[in-house]
Amino acid sequence: GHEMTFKRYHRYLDMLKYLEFLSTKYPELVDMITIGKSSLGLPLKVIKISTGLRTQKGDIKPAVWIDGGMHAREWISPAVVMYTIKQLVENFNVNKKIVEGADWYILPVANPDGYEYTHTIDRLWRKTRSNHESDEAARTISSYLFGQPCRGVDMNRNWNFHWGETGASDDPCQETYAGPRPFSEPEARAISDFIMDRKDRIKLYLTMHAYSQMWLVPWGYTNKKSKDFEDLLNMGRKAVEALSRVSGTQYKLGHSTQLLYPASGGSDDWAKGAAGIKYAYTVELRDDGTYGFLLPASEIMPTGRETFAAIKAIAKAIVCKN
Ligand code: 0X9
Ligand code: ZN
Repeated sequence: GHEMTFKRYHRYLDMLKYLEFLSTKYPELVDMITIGKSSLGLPLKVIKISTGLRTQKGDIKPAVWIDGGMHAREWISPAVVMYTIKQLVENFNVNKKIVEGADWYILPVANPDGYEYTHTIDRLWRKTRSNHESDEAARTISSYLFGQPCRGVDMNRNWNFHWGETGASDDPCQETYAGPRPFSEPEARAISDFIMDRKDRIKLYLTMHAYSQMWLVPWGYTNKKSKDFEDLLNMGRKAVEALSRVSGTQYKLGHSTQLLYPASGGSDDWAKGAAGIKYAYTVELRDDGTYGFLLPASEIMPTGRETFAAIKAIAKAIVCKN
């Protein structure tokens, strides 16, 4: 089928089919870029939405990056990212300003191995599905005790910025295993290479997670605030205010370590600290804990609508200044 319903959660290949359909139907606007492969060989596909590299004045346009699905069980994340793609492409006229104002690079499922695993074997799986058993650094007592190697790395502890310092485990059997080394995961490595190649153009980095309804400002690895923390807070405020105007959903906005916990090796910190993207945020989507990761599919549409309003507001403020 060449349509995307938001009445249910979709399998990875169904999402890719919809993206391919968009690139066929809107060849002037949409490009598909394979940026790498997962550990188990699934393609990592970024959709590029662009009306051209330059503005009418001839300047190089800024770019926006959005990813979802880094944590396998957080199903609302890929769903909301797909909703965002649909709005930008199929509702172009309504969203003209932000689509024409920037190039959009969007990766709906950063961890497809894990995502598929939650659809088939273990609904609450969080990590990737890599196997680092043969890796010296991954051999720990508990991985022996379990009888078979513990698979997977927490992809949001694997980034090469203050890697492994805090809130991350060196035990392959733990949920927050940081990996045997930074960027041990091909998925994180592929994203970082892609972003690094475009780091001067990317002005906004958003990574969608769940749950708890928070708009998190770096740093996530330390209690210290970045020197431009207030700028990020002010932009974040535009996002959460626009979000709550849609149907009243309240998001907390604030310093990541303060609202959650310190955890290093996250993609938001890497985007800000290593790639130099000033506006980098982790968004924790619905809900507040009522259903948690098992958010009913009936909430995809309302979550998509309000989150897109937030994305639209913050993108407009950051990339459509002129
Ligand atoms: O712990 C995480 O990776 C994120 N929360 S989640 O419940 N989706 O797992 C928060 C990450 C915040 N950013 C950093 N700590 N860098
Ligand atoms: Zn997450």
